[in-house]
Amino acid sequence: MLNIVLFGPPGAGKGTQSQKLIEKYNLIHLSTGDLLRSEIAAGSELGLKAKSLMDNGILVPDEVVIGMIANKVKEHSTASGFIFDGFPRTVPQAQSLDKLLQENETEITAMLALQVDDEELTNRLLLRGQTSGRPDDQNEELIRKRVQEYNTKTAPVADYYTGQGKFFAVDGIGEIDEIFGQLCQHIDSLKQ
Ligand code: B4P
Repeated sequence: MLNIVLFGPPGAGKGTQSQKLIEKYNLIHLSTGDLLRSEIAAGSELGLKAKSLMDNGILVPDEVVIGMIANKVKEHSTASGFIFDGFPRTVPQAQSLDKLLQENETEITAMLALQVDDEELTNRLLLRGQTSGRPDDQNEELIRKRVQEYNTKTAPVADYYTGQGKFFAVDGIGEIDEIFGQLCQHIDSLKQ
């Protein structure tokens, strides 16, 4: 199985690149952001709780996202692999994911981390906010809050995978297809 964690700050291009990677490598895309937005759209109890946190740029509690991912991994137990997009976002989430994959007799192959500076992230998210209708893309202060959450809670996840020898950095600035090419090069070298 090929199990990739696509990592990076908000607006780094995780969702964008995931769409291309799942097509090329026939993987299942698991985006916790998308799963949470579906819960909000469905008006579920979970969605109602998540909405107030997400609209304020704050991470949703670990147990909520871990539960969602566990259900999805079980649902796709015969898949040839997964792209985890926006998950894990904390070290406890990474530990739970390891345990979950172990139970399914598999493991994370690699973390590919998109590197993008704060100014570029802010510009991308404000631009997307003009058309996406996403409340968390609407103003600079909120975007700053999300980047701050990333720096304090999410960035340590990179050290977690570095410790396992699975961390690979990729330049996330440039043409989308060029970045995709670099991600593919890494994946192809891992598959050999
Ligand atoms: P996410 O949905 O994961 O949102 P995101 O970090 O903004 O990344 P996204 O994938 O959407 O953006 P992308 O970089 O592709 O999370 C939203 C919220 O949900 C979080 O703040 C949190 O509250 C909650 N949440 C989600 N997962 C959680 C978890 N595990 N634990 C706790 N809480 C969780 O793209 C951004 C923009 O850049 C796009 O407009 C795109 O077109 C553009 N772009 C992409 N690549 C580009 C390039 N190379 N050049 C120029 N523009 C580019």
